[in-house]
Amino acid sequence: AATHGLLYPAESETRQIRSLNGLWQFRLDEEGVGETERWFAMLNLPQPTILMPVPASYNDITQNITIHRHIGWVWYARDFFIHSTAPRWVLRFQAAHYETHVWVNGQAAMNHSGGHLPFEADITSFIPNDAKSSKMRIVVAINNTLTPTTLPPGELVIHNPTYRELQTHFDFFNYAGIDRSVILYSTSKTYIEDIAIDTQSIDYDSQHIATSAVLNYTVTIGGTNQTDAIRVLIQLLDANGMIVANSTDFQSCLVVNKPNLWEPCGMNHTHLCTEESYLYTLQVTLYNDAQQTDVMDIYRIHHVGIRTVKLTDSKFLINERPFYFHGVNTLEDSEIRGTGFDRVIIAKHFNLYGWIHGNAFRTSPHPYPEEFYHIADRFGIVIIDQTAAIGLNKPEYFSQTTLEHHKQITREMINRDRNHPSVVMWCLANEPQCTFSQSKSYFSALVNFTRSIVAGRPITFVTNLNFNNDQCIEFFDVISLDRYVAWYSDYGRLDQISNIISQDLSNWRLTYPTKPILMSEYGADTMPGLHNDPPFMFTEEYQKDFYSAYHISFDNVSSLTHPDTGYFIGELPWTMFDFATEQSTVRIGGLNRKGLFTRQRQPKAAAYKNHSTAFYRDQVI
Ligand code: GCB
Repeated sequence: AATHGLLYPAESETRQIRSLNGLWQFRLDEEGVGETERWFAMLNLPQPTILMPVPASYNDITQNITIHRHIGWVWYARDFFIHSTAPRWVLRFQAAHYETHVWVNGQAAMNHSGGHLPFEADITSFIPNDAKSSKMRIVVAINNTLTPTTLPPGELVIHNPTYRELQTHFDFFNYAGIDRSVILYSTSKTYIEDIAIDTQSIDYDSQHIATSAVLNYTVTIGGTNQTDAIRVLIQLLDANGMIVANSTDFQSCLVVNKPNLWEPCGMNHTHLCTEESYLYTLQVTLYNDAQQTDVMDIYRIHHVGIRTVKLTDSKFLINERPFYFHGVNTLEDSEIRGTGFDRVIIAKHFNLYGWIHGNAFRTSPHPYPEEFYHIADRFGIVIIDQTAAIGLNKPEYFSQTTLEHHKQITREMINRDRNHPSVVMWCLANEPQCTFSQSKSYFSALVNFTRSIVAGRPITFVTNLNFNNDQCIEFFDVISLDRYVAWYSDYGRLDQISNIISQDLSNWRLTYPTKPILMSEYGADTMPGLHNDPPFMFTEEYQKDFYSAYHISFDNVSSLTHPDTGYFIGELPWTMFDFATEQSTVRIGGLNRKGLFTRQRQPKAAAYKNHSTAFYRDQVI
């Protein structure tokens, strides 16, 4: 059985890492017969096969439209060798979309349901006990069909034998396949299974200089029930490698004197979004003996940041100071790769983030690769971490089965991401239809569950409903609004935006006076190179003026520029880059064109000016 990935695979004195990325054998299984015909036990997948890069979505790699829009099972396979004598080997998928079955040497190794989150299994018992042959074979079957109980949900409509359609309620292409890395890593027999660490509190002097901080941590051990003789050493190292706190308890707290705080970039904080934020390293060493001479396992978390997150009625406080979310949401999407993981794309993303001075983003429409969070930790970019629950639009989708699955993906996301200082808020869903009684009890249960597994960070969800018909916001800490005034309504009426948005914000505030408000999406499709004066929809001029008009409303109620009366805590335009969708009359060339940048990562006019004046006043360089 698969366990959801806990610790990010990292090399150490006791751990080796092998990448299984590369070109794999691949084929479609249009009849869905692979499992009954036992393709997993064959020397090769039945012909015709093609070579498929891993990681990548398979959809746009070939010229074949059948592969592009395939719905159903596909198969991947590759051989490899294990030479090492390490006592334990784990096979880990950083993600695959959606339902995944994995066989190793012909035997079932793990199944996993849900995209965009890691899963892994101990495969030591599959390694042949044969000194002459260490050949291994992995076969993977993946199905991208969405159903009323998957997240996101969907429905398969079979119009005729050659025309199958997946009906969904979201606005991105349902890219599929092994879209993140496949990794093999070794550990000792008894090993560090999990580490949780978070800042409990920070003390300050009268100049707001931090004088001390308390960090809570828990270390979990795997591979044994006999923990009596096992010892642990916890050491917190500063950026120069000096030990600043240590402990020999599996669960306790660390006190750091004169801590260097992790600070978000930009605004009234200490550094620019291209400069590094302060990070400590937590080093955990496991010993087999009370004398601490026999080292079994070592694991280091290099991204420990000391910071607190708190909410007031009207402010989002990081390290007790108001934080204003000021960035652009994005999607995990690029040409040819689809949702496929690619460090080139990630590096470009963060360079452009520095270029627009973005200090925050929401991982819409699903959790991003862990490498995103590592870079965000380093540069002080703040993340609202969102599950893949988008398109919960029908009463029947709010079922007990979906709720249990929603809890599973929420737990997996939190377990994966809770140690990142950049993650300051959990977002449990994107625009659910919260007007049904089913949706209300569903979200009440989900939020209770989430609060029971993690504390210390606010929880939100994104709504496109109105203050008087949303049934669910009461369970959440922050109101996150998606608004498309002068785009999906009031076509061309840039002049109406400020009034409508100001009224809208004020209505929400009067109804929920204790919850800060964030604009989690607002944007206009824009064709680069299309111009018109006066500004018309789809022109670069329109996108620019569209943002300026929203920013007038935001600045009037910003908690940063109006510390006493403001309640508005941030702006996240939709979206950073143009991205692929299903083909339709509103998506020219199959792309949502709301990017401030094209899909090739080149700026449109609005990219030069996407900030509210609240930002420019504090942070012009
Ligand atoms: C939304 C959705 C987002 C879409 C966007 C749009 O409200 O949250 O996934 O892409 O609108 O551009 O239509």
